[in-house]
Amino acid sequence: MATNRTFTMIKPDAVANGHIGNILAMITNAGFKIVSLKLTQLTVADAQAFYAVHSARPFYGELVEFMSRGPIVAAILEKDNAVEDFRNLIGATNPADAAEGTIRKAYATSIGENAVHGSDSDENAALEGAFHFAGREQF
Ligand code: FUP
Repeated sequence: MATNRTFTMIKPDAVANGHIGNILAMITNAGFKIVSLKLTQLTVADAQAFYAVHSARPFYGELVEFMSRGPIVAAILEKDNAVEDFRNLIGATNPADAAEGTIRKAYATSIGENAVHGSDSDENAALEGAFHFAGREQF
């Protein structure tokens, strides 16, 4: 069933490279409403917990190091069919495969440092949003 909310992070590479404003513009221009928004930083423990599903993968250590190395922007977004539409807006995990017009095509530099996160299911969107935002921070 489609939901109307998804969760995103603008990752440390894109924040450090000055792309927050342009990425938020792409998101709002694509019809997403910002429900929650903050500049924050994951601790190593936060990144380990957030990406626990990948803990057995060879890239897990690098992923945790990368995601905790600097500030990120966390946001909850609202739109009809939000999860699927946002995955289409961000593009493939590997920017070499990302379609023209996607956020990763524009701003990702590698499969590991790929500028943005987008939830992959309604269930994860709810869990990931709650990981970062209290109920009173969701508008
Ligand atoms: P995505 O849902 O597109 O963000 O991709 P995944 O959930 O498969 O992977 C989560 C993150 O793990 C990616 F954003 C980057 C990292 N990753 C790698 O570093 N190498 C890989 O081969 C796959 C993923």
